[in-house]
Amino acid sequence: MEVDRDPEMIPYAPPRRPLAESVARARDFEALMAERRSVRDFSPDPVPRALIEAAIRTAGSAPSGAHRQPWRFVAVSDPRLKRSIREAAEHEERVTYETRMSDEWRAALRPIGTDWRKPYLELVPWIVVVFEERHALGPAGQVIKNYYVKESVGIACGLFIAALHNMGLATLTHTPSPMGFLSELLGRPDHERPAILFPIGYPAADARVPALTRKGLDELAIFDPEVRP
Ligand code: IYR
Repeated sequence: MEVDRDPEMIPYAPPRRPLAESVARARDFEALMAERRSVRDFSPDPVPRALIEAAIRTAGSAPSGAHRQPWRFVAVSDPRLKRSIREAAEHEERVTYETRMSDEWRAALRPIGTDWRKPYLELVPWIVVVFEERHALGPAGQVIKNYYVKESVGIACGLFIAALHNMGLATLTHTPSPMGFLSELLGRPDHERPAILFPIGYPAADARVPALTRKGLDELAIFDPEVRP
């Protein structure tokens, strides 16, 4: 029988920042994040494991449905494993680009300049693959439901990207499709599904990125829409 108990509550009292400080922090953080770009030209320079650990801990601070934290981060630095990931990803991507993609999709990617080749998967010091836990497993192997798994993992990945950028590291949200090979290569169980693969490193000194623009506030936001009551 379930017994209803009050949840344990603890105080939460972060100091209220003076308005000028909020404005300055908003401006600084906006400027920092505006400099972020998805990078495909990486430097092979090593990145200390402690930085990857810090980014994963930051990602783990994300809110999640019923606080189930339905994510696992698998970090790979072993060159042989990175090579296997590259080979399997390129195999799937080649089939995708050559036969699975619609003409409309191929056209949408033209400004980004991508193709099936993913040399950076072997070159980067780290690959982190984020898995979503479709459900959890209890001590006796019973299925424990998770909630809003995709939303939760998406938010965690956003924080992960921001944490890496804040350290001066570059990454890319890579979603080779289908991604099943990652479960096998990384030895993850059936109740976990690969969500996003992040190659991580410093950008190459001569890195180039597509010339893209971002939506401005007038396109991003609607404040107080005029709607009939
Ligand atoms: N997964 C492929 C294709 C691709 C798809 C989208 I949507 C992109 O924004 C970029 C690439 C690849 O990584 O090349």
